[in-house]
Amino acid sequence: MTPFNAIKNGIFFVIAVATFVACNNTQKNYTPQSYVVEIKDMQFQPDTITLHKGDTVTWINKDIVAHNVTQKEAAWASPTLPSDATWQKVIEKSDSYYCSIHINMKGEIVVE
Ligand SMILES: [Cu+2]
Repeated sequence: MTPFNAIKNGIFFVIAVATFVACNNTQKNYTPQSYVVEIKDMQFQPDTITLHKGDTVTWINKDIVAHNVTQKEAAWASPTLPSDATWQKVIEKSDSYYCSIHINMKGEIVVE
C-alpha cells in the first residue's frame, strides 16, 4: 500500500465511522411524537398518518355513535369507544385498520 492509498483509506474509514455514529445518534436521540386521529362523520381523520416507529397515536371518537380501531387482521384492537372516548397505541410498524362496527371506515398507518 502506498502512503497515499493508506491516507485515502484512513479518510474513508473516518468518514464511515462518523456517518455510523451520526446515524446511530439520530435514532437514539429521537423523541417519540404524539399524533391524534379524530373519528368524525364516520371517518378516521386523517385517514392516513405517517410517523416513526415508537410514536403514539391517540384516536378520539367525536361522533355520537360508538366506533373502534381494529387492525385489519385483528392483531390488535381498541375496545368499543363511545362518544368522546380516546384510545392510544404506540406504533411499531405500518398497518391498515378499520372500524369493525362500520367496516367501510378505514385508516392507514405508515411508518417511515
Ligand atoms: Cu365505526
